[in-house]
Amino acid sequence: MPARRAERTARLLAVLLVLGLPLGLLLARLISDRSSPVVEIHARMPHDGGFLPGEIQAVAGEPLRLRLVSDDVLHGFAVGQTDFPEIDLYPGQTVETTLVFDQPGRYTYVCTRWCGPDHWRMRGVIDVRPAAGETASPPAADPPLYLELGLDLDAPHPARVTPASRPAAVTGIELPGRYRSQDYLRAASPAQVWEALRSDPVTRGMDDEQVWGLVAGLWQESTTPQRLEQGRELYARSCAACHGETGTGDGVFASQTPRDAERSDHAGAVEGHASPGGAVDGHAIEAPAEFTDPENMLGAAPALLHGKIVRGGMGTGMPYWGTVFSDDQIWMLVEYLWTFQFDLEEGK
Ligand code: HEC
Ligand SMILES: [Cu+2]
Repeated sequence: MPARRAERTARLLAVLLVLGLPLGLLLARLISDRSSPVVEIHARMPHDGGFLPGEIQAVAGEPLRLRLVSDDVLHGFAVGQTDFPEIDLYPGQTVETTLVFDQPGRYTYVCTRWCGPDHWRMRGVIDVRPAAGETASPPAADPPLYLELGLDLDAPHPARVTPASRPAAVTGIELPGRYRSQDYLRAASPAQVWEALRSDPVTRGMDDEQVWGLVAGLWQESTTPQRLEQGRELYARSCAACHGETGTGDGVFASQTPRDAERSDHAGAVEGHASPGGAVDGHAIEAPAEFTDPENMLGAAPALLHGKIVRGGMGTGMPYWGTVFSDDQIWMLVEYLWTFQFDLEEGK
C-alpha cells in the first residue's frame, strides 16, 4: 500500500522537523557560545588578592563573557566610565554577565561594596583592543585642568582670608560677567574670589560677611541641586568611609588608612612595605582631609580638588579615581564638597 507508506514517511518527516529544528538551534547556540570563552574572575578581600585576575583582555565590539565568583564576603563589580549595571557578588554564588565595549581603551573595574578597610584597592583593568582590521586608537582624553593651570596638588593651600561664620549663598546680585565664567570659577579658590570681589567697587558698602555670601552665591550658580544630589550619592558610596559622612575626616576607615596604600595604587606594582614612620616614597600617610576646615578648603581652587581626586595623593592614603569616575562625575563630587563650606541649595 504505497499511499500509506508515503503518509508514514511524511509524518516521520514532520516529527523530525518539529523536534529537529529547536534541537539544531540549540546546538548552533551552544557552538557559537563556545566561540567566545568565559573569563572567570574571583573576588577576594584585597589582602587575599582582590580581583583575580587583575587584568583581562577584550576586543571592541565583541562580547566579553564574564563569570564572577566571590570567594569570601559580599563584593560588587562595576566598570568605571561605562553604563554597565553594577553586580553584587554574594559569597558562594556565581554570576555570569556579557559586556560589549564599543571603544577600545583601558577600563578599570572596581568593587562597589565596602568589604574592608582596603576595599578601594579592589580594582582591575580590562584592556579592550581595537577590532581586527581597525587601528583606531581611543580618543585622547583632555589632560586634567590642574595640569593646564600648573597647580601643585601637593603644596599646602591655606586661605589668606576666611569668613567669621558659614556663608549662605546670596544670588541675584548684579556682578561683572567675568566672575561668573566657568573658567574663572574653576581656577580660583573661594578666598581668591573673595579678595577680588572685596577690592571691586561693586561690593562697596557691603561688609565682609556679605561678600562671602556673594562668593557662596557664585558657587551655588556654578552647580545645580540635581548635580549636588548626584555628587552626594557618589560621595556617600566612595568617600565617606574615609572622609566622614559630614566631611570632618572621621570616616570609619579613616584610622585604618593603609600604610602602603600607594604601592598597589599603581597597576602592576609589587606589594611594598611602608617604613616604620608610615612614610611611603617620601610621602607621609596623612589623615583624610577635613572638608569642613575653612582655612584648608577655601584656599583650594575647584581645579585643585578635581586634580586631587583624579590623581590621588600619591602615597598619602588618598586613592586615585580618574579611571573610575567620568570627568563629569568628578566635577559633581567637587561641587558637592563645597556644601561642607557653604549653605547651598541642595536637591533632595
Ligand atoms: C582610603 C581613604 C580615602 C578615601 C576612600 C578617599 N579619600 Fe580623599 N583623602 C584621603 C586622605 C588620607 C587625604 C589627605 C592626604 C592628601 O591630600 O593626599 C585625602 C585628601 C583628599 C582631597 C584633598 C583635599 C585638599 O585640601 O587638598 C580631596 C579633594 C579628596 N580627598 C577627595 C576625595 C573624594 C571625592 C573621595 C571619594 C571619591 C575620596 N577623597 C576618597 C583619604 C581618602
Ligand atoms: Cu570588595
